[in-house]
Amino acid sequence: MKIERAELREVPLRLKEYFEISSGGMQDRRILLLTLRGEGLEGWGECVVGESPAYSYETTETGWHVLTAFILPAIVGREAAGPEDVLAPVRWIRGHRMAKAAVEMAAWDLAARLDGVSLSKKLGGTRSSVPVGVSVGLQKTDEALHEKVAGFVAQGYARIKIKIKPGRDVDMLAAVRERFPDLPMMADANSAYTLADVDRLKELDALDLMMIEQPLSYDDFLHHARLQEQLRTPVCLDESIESEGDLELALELGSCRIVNIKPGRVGGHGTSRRIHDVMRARGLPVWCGGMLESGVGRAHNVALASLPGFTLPGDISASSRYWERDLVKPEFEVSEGEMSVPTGVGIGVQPDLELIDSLTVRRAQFG
Ligand code: OSB
Ligand code: MG
Repeated sequence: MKIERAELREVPLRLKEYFEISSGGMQDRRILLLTLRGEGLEGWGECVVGESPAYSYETTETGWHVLTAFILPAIVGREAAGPEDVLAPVRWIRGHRMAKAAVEMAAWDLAARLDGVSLSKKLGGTRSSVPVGVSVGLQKTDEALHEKVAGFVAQGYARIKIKIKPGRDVDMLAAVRERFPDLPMMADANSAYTLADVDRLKELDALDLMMIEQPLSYDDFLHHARLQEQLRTPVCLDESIESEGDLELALELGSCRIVNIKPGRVGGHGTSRRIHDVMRARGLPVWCGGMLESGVGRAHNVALASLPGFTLPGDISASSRYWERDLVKPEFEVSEGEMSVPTGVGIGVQPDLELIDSLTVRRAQFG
């Protein structure tokens, strides 16, 4: 496949509601959309960088900079053997996986379109719908949290993930468990704890959580292993797993029993699939995380989550959970805890060009 042209745009999009995690909050997203043109067709990707360097060191500005100054000029005009080979000229760039992933994923969409198949099929997906959950941000009061959870339960989500931080953890979750005794429920700490909090974290074992996600620092594989040893609740790693090497280390040490795969975090669909394969071979579950994406990124996540090892519900919620109006048609919907995997070619949903054009505040073109 030859990449003849690339276009990066910034599209501001306001979340319906403020979303707070242990490291801070967000409401006004700056969505970066990438299109790659080749052989008369166009592939779409989304660079899932956050607005601030909290979840990752990458931000909207570093994503824009690394893509426009280094990656896009190097990959345009070149013949590539396939989606992963598109990044061959920029292997020398250290890190910046979200920036690289945007290109790799747009190239997968393009490759699927060139083959005339859905992205799900191109990636090796085996499911026509995927189980989905929802991630609930930190709320000011327990009452507000219970109301949110009840609303999402009514919408049929297959599991509820609740953000926690020191001081808003065991008691808060125990109250939710009391009100919803059978609810498939988990917690995500986004690195808010240290191993010194082990006694507090052990109290979570009584709450029958599916898992606790990323309790400790992103770079603390050893202490995650020490913690997992003492917890009955499975530890799931998110921020820690940026590569296959990270997964190997985590499995060797026993740092987790579950992995949240976000294709942006690990550099694209290729590495996501390999992480999926390693986990599956060991009989360990994975699920697809989210980064508050627009419908473009969501379409990629749904396609990835249709692979057979994604056995747990993902953070792939309905478009209406995030946006007044999504950037794709049709919007993503949830019914009875499942989301349909689009069957059309490529990502299988149409980016709403008129809407995207009207919202775009910054644009860079190559080729
Ligand atoms: O840790 O999974 C996370 C959102 C932004 C940054 C990090 C995380 C999240 C979420 C929301 O939990 C997932 C989603 O619904 O897109
Ligand atoms: Mg997480």
